Amino acid sequence: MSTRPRRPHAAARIAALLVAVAVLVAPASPAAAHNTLRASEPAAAARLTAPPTRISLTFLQKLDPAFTTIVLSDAEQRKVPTGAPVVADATGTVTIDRPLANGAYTVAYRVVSADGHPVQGSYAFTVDDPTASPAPAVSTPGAAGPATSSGRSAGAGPWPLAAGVLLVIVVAGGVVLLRRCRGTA
Ligand SMILES: [Cu+2]
Repeated sequence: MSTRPRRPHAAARIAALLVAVAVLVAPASPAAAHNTLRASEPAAAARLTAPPTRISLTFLQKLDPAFTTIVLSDAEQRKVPTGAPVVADATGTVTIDRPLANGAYTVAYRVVSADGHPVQGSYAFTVDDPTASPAPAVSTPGAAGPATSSGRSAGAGPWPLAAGVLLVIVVAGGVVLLRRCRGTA
């Protein structure tokens, strides 16, 4: 005859296990439920000695081509002409129509998570080609309106905070369960 653990203890063990898993997983991926930019080319804050011909963003989760936006802007927040995003699995790529002049650029993106929630963010890089001639006055009549304000917020947003709050609640719940178990046994 085996002595079966009393039910409250089994429940408490499961709760403790869940807490342990939450503690182990949470710091590594604070927003695991949402899509996150994993890598980019050019890299964030890169200083390039040759203008890039494309921008390639790799995310944590598979992208939906219908909901993938990648916008390149120059230092004056003017939109730089690019091709439409080409999506392959978790990577979205746009080609840059013409060579970029030296200067600062911003890549803004908006994609969706596996749960359908949108995720947006941006990062900057600089083109500093020592062989480049002085930047030509590029202007696209009509097409170059003022850049939209979308994608200027940080990529993370309030989610790390929400994940932290959730973690605290889960841990507190586990502790309460364990206490209750010891109290009633
Ligand atoms: Cu979500």
